Amino acid sequence: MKTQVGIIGGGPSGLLLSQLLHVQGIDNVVLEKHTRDYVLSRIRAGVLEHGFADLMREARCGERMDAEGEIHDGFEIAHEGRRDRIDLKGLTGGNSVIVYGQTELTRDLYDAREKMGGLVVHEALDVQPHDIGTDSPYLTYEQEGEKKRLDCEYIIGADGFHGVSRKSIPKGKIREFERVYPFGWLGVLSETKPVSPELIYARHERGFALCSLRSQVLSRYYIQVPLSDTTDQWSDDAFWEELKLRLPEDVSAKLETGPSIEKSIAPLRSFVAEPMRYGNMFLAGDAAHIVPPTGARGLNSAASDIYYLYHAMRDRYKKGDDSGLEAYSAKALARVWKGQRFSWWMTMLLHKFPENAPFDQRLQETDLDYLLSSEAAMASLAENYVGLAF
Ligand code: RFL
Ligand code: PHB
Repeated sequence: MKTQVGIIGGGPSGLLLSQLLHVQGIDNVVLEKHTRDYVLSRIRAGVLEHGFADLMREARCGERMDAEGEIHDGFEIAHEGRRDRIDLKGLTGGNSVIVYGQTELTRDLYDAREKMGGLVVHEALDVQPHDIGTDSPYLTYEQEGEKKRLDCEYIIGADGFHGVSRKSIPKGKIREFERVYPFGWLGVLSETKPVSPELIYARHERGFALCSLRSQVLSRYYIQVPLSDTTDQWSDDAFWEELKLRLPEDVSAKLETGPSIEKSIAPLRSFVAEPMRYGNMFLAGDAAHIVPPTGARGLNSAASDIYYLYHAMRDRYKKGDDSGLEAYSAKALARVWKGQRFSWWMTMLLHKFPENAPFDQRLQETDLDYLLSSEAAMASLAENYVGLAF
């Protein structure tokens, strides 16, 4: 089989790029290791930047997101038993975010790919990129026990943090930057009414907590837990009890609890691989970078890669202009690092660090005190949270 662009990974990055290229008449094939149901069972992001939403619309996938997604003009930071609001809209001159689950967005992208007759190969096993340093790279994989080959002009590595793409770049051609945090987030999804119409990020001496939502009947909550914890150790009752302890009393008092329909622990990590290109292979999304989820940047950073890559591919195929592809890595990384800085800062501000000396503790308190007393500091937070310009 032959195509112009071979995409490894059918997560949001790979599917969005596939859909955008297809709309432009650029032939592509997506190879996804798992089944569609498996990909859709992973509960992850919930907060989208407007730039991302615009890209979904450009990909002709924005209808349900616009109908069912919730516009959020602000969120709250809870601390010392009280709450302060970050007025995203007021502080950014009219910007906001959209709360729409990654699961729903991925479902919309799968549906759009299917409707347009796009080729997404599920359960593509042992995907291997070959000759990526040349102008005629190709992919091999196994489908239903049969070995297959896909010849491409370009390969996109959109196969997440644990994928094969980044690992297939020769050692010494890529540099990795990493920070691993000494805790994870235990997340619970429950069919209960969200405790607050807006997200609440809570800093507490017992550890961080977050109240988020997917809709008015579906809540998503997180608590910071030690890395050694497992979901078996956390019954639903234990989770709700701990969450209540970390929220201001008036919030805990109205928290609606119920059985969890999903429960998982995600370790927190910051990671960037540079450059995001080797030969004719380009990395995008979690395959090239990971952030701790505190700033809601991960999926949005992935979308920003896709924005640059899509425009670069369009120039390459429509105008024969390679300059966008040449500039891709540098442009994408400049924005990626800003997302890294912001996510690291939000994480440092709101979590309990087991190893913190009293001095660090005071600095953290002062950072929050300064933030909430300074319009300029809040404006900077808001500008980053709604997403910097592409
Ligand atoms: P994905 O979603 O990991 O998709 C990669 C796909 O590639 C497939 N794959 C392979 N396919 C073929 N061959 C191989 N060898 C392969 N290896 C892997 C995988 O099966 C998968 O389908 O990466 P992508 O597309 O780059 O998307 C990135 C986002 O998923 C991620 O950044 C966000 O979920 C991060 N994130 C958040 N981001 C936000 O912008 N806002 C949020 O509110 C937010 N909340 C979160 C989050 C991530 C979380 N976790 C679990 C890490 C909350 C959490 C708890
Ligand atoms: C979520 O709803 O899953 C979510 C929201 C905001 C974050 C992280 C995760 O910062």
